[in-house]
Amino acid sequence: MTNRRQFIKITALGAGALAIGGGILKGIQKYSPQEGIKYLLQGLKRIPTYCEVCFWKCAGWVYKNDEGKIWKIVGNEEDQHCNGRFCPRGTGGIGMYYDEDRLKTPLIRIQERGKQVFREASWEEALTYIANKMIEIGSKYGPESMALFSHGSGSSYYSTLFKAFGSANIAEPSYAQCRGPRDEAFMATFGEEAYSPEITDIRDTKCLVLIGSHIGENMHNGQIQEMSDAIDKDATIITVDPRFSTAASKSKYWLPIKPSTDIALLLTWIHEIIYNNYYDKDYVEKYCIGFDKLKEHVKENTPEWAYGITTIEPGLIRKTAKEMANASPAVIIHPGRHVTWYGDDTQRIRAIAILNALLGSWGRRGGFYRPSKANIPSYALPSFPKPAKTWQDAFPGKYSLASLTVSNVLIDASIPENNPVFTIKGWIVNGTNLINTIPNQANTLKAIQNIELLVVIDTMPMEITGWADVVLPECTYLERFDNIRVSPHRKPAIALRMPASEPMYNTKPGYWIARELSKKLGLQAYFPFENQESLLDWQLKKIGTSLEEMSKLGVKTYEREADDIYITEGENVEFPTESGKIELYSTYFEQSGFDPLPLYTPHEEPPEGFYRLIYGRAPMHTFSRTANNPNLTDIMDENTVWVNPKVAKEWGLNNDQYIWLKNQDGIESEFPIKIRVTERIRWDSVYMVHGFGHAQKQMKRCFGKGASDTQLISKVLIDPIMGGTGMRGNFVTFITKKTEKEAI
Ligand SMILES: Nc1nc2c(c(=O)[nH]1)N[C@H]1C(S)=C(S)[C@@H](COP(=O)(O)OP(=O)(O)OC[C@H]3O[C@@H](n4cnc5c(=O)[nH]c(N)nc54)[C@H](O)[C@@H]3O)O[C@H]1N2
Ligand SMILES: Nc1nc2c(c(=O)[nH]1)N[C@H]1C(S)=C(S)[C@@H](COP(=O)(O)OP(=O)(O)OC[C@H]3O[C@@H](n4cnc5c(=O)[nH]c(N)nc54)[C@H](O)[C@@H]3O)O[C@H]1N2
Ligand code: SF4
Ligand SMILES: [Mo]
Repeated sequence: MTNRRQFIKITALGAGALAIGGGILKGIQKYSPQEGIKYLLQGLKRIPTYCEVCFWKCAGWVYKNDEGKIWKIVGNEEDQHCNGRFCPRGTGGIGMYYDEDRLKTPLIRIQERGKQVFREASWEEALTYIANKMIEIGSKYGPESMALFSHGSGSSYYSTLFKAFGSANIAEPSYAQCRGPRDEAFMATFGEEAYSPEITDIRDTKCLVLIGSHIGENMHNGQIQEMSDAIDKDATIITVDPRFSTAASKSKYWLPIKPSTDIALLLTWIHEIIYNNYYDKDYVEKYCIGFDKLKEHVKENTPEWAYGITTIEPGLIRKTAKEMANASPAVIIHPGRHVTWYGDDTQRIRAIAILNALLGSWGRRGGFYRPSKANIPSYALPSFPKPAKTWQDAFPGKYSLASLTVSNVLIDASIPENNPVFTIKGWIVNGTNLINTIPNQANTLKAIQNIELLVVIDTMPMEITGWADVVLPECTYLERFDNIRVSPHRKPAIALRMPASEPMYNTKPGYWIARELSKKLGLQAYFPFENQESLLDWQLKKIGTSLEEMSKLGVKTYEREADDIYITEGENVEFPTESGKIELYSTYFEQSGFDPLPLYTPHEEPPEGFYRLIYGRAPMHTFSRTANNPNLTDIMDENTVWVNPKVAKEWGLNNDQYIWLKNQDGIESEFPIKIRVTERIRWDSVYMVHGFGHAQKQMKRCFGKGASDTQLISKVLIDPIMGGTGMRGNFVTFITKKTEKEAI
């Protein structure tokens, strides 16, 4: 299979990507961390950053008040991710900095794990403790028995450290808990992923189809702005969601699908588009393979067939297929983002990819554009040792098509009774609240009880920090440098994050933490730059700018090297798939023992008196990370459970009444949750926003507010193709009363 990054257009800027040897580093200017920042801040009225409240990474400006205190953040006008406007969470980001419940100094556990009895420690002591323990684990079990779970900007520093240490067990929840199935499905079909920000050309689309993508509540900034522009230009929006989402309220068509049946609808749309000759014949002939097999495959998938499964009227299925065809190729069947739903997710997204291919939208205006990315020069490092084993060796043959590490495999490999080929013995967890992020909490806790080292690097005292042996407090994104942002977009661009203030308390930036740890592990050669500002300045000068210039610009956008954002009429395109074509029929899946064409298989139904638990986002919060944010809790401080009026009546439930939820495995929500009776949810499901129900008392504002969806997701539907953890196969019922002793 082609490398997942191969197809992206790399724009070499200025001198281009030159790797240099360690010797050359001697001559470069070094900023001492204190003086350097002061020097750079001199005369700056506003300080550039990019947001860390979610992973859209909007670039913005931090302003200070007359007393020199951080006052507000606004969007950078130059930035393609935000066009000068931040979302409410981004603006509220300063709450992360001012939160008085923040972690303030390193902590070392002094009693049993999970009891949360810690003592304060110096950085020197905490880092020495970690290094000694890592060396011990490495020599006893091999370096591959260390695992890194990471999310966010710091990931690359700890990844370098891990690779240098000899472990490739590096996982992010954005793969197996989020985008993994989507990216694998798009890779198999087009040879390229859907990227972040997604390469959906929404601003010029004529028809946008959202399958559970709840844009508007999912606040990914540029995407929402483009959707609202598209609506102003009369684009047709079709939303498929069991819930009347914000997106559904802006749509011409709302298809309130029975949850878990989307593949049936997608196959039927494919059927309609093929058998009515709605597809883009020239495009399919020139660029695709497997059309005849696909045609045969969907022969029986008529709207009447789908009606019985999805509950969507045949007439509505026909009409919406025609709408897509009328808009073709300026049509987008959105690939989604958090797509780990039912365990057949890669195949569902394959159906989405196929539909886009039939309508000719890939590489076309108003469909999917071809992204371009700036190239930041890297420097030569000593080569990394080859790990004796990687996560793929732990359970041979599992998830063979996963192109990134599957976090849940690392967790399962930490439990000896699962008989992994090798056992994980130590975790470093950076910027991910694993307890609330990975479904099946009991399994995560079991793994934690079996490991010999748990280090957590975080900004807040979250559930995961409670289980740590050592807690390292990172400063917030407003108090540090991070790597140059180079996300792909219509034009290549770079964005700088620099500190708007010194780190508060005894907190430190991720780069510093990783580098200090590298020294204690004897791996300093992998961190040749004394501090991050020297590294950034070196990189920026290589591409014809500098830290000084970027501190004034924040964002620099370049022109594309060629005018190739869309496929031109008659262009010969070689797609980076095995066949060089868009694979409607996936030979790659077939060779790997998976269905080459997506199939619909029915999923388990809720038992009597239970309802399917579905979840999503609220516009003013991001998962757990904003739960205690003073600015954002002011706007929303608990979640509610959405219940259809018919169900409420049956159970005698009233609006604003607090109840508990119990799932199919007898797990009860730790905290009560408020009822919201609404027609906006189907009768067979209930809905709640993810990220609430925190059990960590140190977070004073959010402790005990609302319920945690993760706690109720004990059944996980794993995607056999790439290991994604499907989370929507859980069912809940209501508990209206608890005895006083039970109720907290
Ligand atoms: N039940 C359920 N599970 C889900 C989802 C769901 O909807 N429901 N969504 C899934 C998806 S799509 C995703 S992407 C993942 C997200 O998973 P995570 O990224 O793990 O989400 P958060 O809960 O926000 O946890 C982030 C952690 O990073 C910390 N943090 C914030 N800023 C910094 C920083 O600058 N430095 C450091 N070191 N730490 C920081 C926060 O305090 C918090 O502890 O969750 C997945 N899991
Ligand atoms: N405000 C805010 N915005 C965010 C985030 C955040 O935390 N806060 N997180 C960001 C991240 S990392 C991600 S991955 C995205 C996630 O956001 P998206 O990828 O847009 O959506 P999901 O979380 O997958 O799905 C939620 C929607 O799916 C619907 N749904 C549930 N079951 C089904 C079903 O069987 N079929 C269909 N068709 N629909 C169903 C729900 O009713 C809900 O409207 O959001 C991003 N944007
Ligand atoms: S969408 Fe909002 S929270 Fe996400 S990066 Fe942009 S401003 Fe920050
Ligand atoms: Mo995500």
